[in-house]
Amino acid sequence: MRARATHTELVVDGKPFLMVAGELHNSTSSAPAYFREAMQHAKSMNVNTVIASVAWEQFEPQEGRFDYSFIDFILKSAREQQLKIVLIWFATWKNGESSYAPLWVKADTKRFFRIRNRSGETMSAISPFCTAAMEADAKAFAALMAYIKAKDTHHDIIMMQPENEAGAFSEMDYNEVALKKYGEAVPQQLVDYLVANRDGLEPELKAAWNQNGARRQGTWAELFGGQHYDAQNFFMTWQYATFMNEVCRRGKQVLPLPMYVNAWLVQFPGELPGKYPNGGPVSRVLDIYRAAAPAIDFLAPDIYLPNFREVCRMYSRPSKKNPLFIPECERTNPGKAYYALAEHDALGFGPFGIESLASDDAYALSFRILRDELLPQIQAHRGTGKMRAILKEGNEDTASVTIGSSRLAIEYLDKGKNAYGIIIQTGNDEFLVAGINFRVAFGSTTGKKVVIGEVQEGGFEQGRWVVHRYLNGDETYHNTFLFARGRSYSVRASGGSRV
Ligand code: N0T
Repeated sequence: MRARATHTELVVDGKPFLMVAGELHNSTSSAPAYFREAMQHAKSMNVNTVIASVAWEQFEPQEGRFDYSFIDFILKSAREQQLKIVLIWFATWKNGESSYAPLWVKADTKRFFRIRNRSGETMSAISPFCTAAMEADAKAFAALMAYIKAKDTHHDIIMMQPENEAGAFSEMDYNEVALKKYGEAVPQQLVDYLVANRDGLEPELKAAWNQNGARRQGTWAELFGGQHYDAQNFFMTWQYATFMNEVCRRGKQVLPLPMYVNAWLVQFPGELPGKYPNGGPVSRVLDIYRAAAPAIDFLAPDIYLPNFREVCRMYSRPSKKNPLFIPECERTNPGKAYYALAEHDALGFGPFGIESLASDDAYALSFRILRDELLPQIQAHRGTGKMRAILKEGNEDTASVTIGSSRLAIEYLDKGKNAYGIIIQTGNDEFLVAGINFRVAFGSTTGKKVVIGEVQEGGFEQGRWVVHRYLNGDETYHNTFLFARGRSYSVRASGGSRV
């Protein structure tokens, strides 16, 4: 990871790398032939990166005996298809549960104890307070990283996601050890972070702390207690973050690849922790992860909710060095990839279940243009303020975009369809527009009249702009509008100041 003034980059073999990605279904990496076919299909979807998983239960079927064949066939297919891999470690937690822990772990409920709910009953998931689980998980993960280090000579595995959507389906773990810790002082490490970052804390954490007098000493309940299980949520988060940090730390000691953890998001405002996995990396606890887990590079959202743009804003946090990466997304709109990459300097975007999307649908088409034509443009304009994205999210008919002193009025064309694209100011009076289902009229923030001078319809071949047609007349309403219809357009919006 490389931090720049305005954003963070993922650097692969010395070059910044943007991921047009897709995540595979959960069971796809469980056997070589099935995986190989899925990778072929992923390739036909025009991604450059596949997010694949390794299951702890398959990797370490007996304690201390590792089956490395999974890494072998993942690397083999990655080479064959020339695809990069983000590797998920389905281990102690998968969607809050522990279904991917090996049987020898599952069977030993004493050594690997479970979360207890309010009535004292054991739940199915392993407790984040179980240090034996943390030890076993971290040990296996380090073995995985050692094998990757030895075998991945082409650096095809570029990033790791330890665990998946961690968190407890209870407001609290009522195990004895958890209750004891809950009554102890909040760790100094967190207090120091709160004090040092007082003004920039996430709103809910800040409110809970301030309501209790911004104390610098005391138990979790004394510092954050009040309502909505805030104290319990921050406490549980501290524990999950500590556990996953240790897994990352031990892995990085062997091979320091970037590592992130992903979130099952709060599903609606006010939803209580425990309904969503409590302690997972939801945005309200970004600070707690930052304070507890220096080995976790960033937090990432799995987005199945309609408020895509809002979630992007919550996770794209340059001031906290949290770049946006969307490892999972519902699959209704490939424009979300354009939006995340161009508007939020995202590291990448992946729809969930890339191998079950049809290779003749909108994803394949727009991912091809994005990967082969637009990524270099997007890369070149990150942090310049000259790049914006268009994304119709709901029933809105119009949008307005300002770049420098240019004001662009966007109107969506077919209201029932996806509309998305990017607009980059490439010169004084010159714009690159790529997208679909909208039209643009050019104007200025100073009120000066702007007219379209020339429109080239074209594309990038080997990085060079190639003109397919010159558009005017009916095709631009006599240079009133640029119509984005799924290709790229270079527009001269002539002489704002001269007209
Ligand atoms: C995702 C995926 C996969 C009450 C679901 C989404 C993936 C996991 N979980 O297909 O299982 O491995 O990360 C959780 C969405 C929560 C919605 C809750 C509604």
